[in-house]
Amino acid sequence: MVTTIREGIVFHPQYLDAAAQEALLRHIREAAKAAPLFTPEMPRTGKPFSVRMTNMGSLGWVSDRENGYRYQEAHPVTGRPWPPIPPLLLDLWRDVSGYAAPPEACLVNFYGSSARMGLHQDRDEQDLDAPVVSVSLGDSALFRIGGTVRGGKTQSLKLASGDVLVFGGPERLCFHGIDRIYPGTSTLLKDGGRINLTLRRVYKPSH
Ligand code: MD6
Ligand code: FE
Repeated sequence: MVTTIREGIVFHPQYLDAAAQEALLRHIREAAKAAPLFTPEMPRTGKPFSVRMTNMGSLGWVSDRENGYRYQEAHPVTGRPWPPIPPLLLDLWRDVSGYAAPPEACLVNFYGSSARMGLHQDRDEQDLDAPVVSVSLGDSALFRIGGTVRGGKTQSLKLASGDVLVFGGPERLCFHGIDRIYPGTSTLLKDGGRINLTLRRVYKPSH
């Protein structure tokens, strides 16, 4: 049952069945061998994120103290290109994004049981007409969405393994974050934790 949370923010609970989640996880494991998880840092302060990340696609999102948030073609540690986005995710994007051009980046976030993600906007993309499409795997998480200015009212949504959230339209620049992980709520990841994938269009298709 698909539900619209706000205009342009559409929730597809259990979009991926157990077999599709396993298949996707195998792709992510392969990708993480070629492009190991790294720990991003906050711009300027260098404070490490509690999540570890990698990417798939022609571009990947990275952040460090010196150069801040950005997309780049190479892994920040290995210097190699990112592995490709698996076909299963390109199909998913085509099905739910409502956007003609394919995603260029798939950010992979790994959360241990105590990791979180502070309220933020996704605004490092040039093409803000494309939505961000998020896929959750593993333990459930409490996702919080506010408005386009900091400090307003927020609403919360539990994201479980296999859930897909499309984040676009007038609310594309809403603040959002992950308040907490619920350990032991999924058996997909043997050691627990959560993986979140976000598919992104970075440049306008004409680029
Ligand atoms: C997460 N998600 O679910 C973090 N960003 O772990 C995001 O930051 C996010 O779910 C943009 C659009 C959808 C998202
Ligand atoms: Fe985000």
